[in-house]
Amino acid sequence: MESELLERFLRGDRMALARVITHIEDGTALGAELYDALFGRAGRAYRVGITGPPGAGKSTLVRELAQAFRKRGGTVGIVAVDPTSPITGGALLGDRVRMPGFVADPGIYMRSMATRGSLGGIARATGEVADVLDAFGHDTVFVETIGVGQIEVEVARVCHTVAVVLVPESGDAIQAMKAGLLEVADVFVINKADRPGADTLVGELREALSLRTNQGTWREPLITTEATTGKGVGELVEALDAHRRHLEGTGLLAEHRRRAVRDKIATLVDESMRAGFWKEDGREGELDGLTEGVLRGEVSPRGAARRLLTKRG
Ligand SMILES: Nc1nc2c(ncn2[C@@H]2O[C@H](COP(=O)(O)OP(=O)(O)OP(=O)(O)O)[C@@H](O)[C@H]2O)c(=O)[nH]1
Ligand SMILES: [Mg+2]
Repeated sequence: MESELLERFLRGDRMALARVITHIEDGTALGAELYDALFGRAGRAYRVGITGPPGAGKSTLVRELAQAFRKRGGTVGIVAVDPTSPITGGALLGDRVRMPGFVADPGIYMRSMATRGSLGGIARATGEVADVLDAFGHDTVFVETIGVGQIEVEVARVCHTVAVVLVPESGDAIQAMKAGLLEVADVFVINKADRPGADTLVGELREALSLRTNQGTWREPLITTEATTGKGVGELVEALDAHRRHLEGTGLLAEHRRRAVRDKIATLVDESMRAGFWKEDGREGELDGLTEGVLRGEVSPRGAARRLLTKRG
């Protein structure tokens, strides 16, 4: 193991942090070793997920929030993922261009994830990078992602508070509900309040929320913002603080970490078993053969699965 890299990381060297993240992103063996070595240091940061449709103003909001949190003295780590532009690396350039001046503040570390690979792989790497930013000692970690399936579930898993950002342009609240965004939200942000339709969206969202049956003790606040001018960002910070206090007061903050660790272990076992299963005993080839068998009507899909699962000596 490259202990020199680890030492530099532990000394607070941002170049070392960048290299560790790259290894984790690439899924290298060293990345896994480094992650394991650092994991014990994570668990101190307050983690906030910012998720929503493309172009909703997430990065602009994160920049405003990061500055607000910096004013209170803490350091901020940011990881941003844009899984919609895997080839062009749009997120990489886009977010760097849109977040100028960030690197000038040594108290803010910002990283855009390269978005090659499967959604599951991106989700895994994002969660691990959040842990690494936490282990580095950042007081607050923001995770910016586009709300799509596996990624938002992972964001909810690794973040204490999830803010779902919606905009008048992104369609109605029902769309958001279908996309599963309502389930992961602790706070709703209606951004681009300067655009027409913002009030309608707030109304629709209130209605959609009132129809839900599984109401907990926390009522998700709806915050209206204009990220480009910073309007409403103060209220958003207050809403995040309130949710954090709620988690602390109910013991959910400590519970969050326990659940995250448990899920992490289970996921690693799942992944390893799955990978091992297909590699063993030529099962991948057998799958091809069984596929043909199903197509010829010789065996049902379930029958084929049963054959694959049957232990053989
Ligand atoms: N009018 C208006 N424009 C905004 C507001 N917030 C952000 N924008 C603009 O919307 C565009 C997208 O903003 P980003 O912050 O990059 O949005 P994003 O959600 O991070 O985008 P992706 O990461 O590409 O999904 C930029 O041109 C912003 O200047 C707002 O409150 N009002
Ligand atoms: Mg962005």
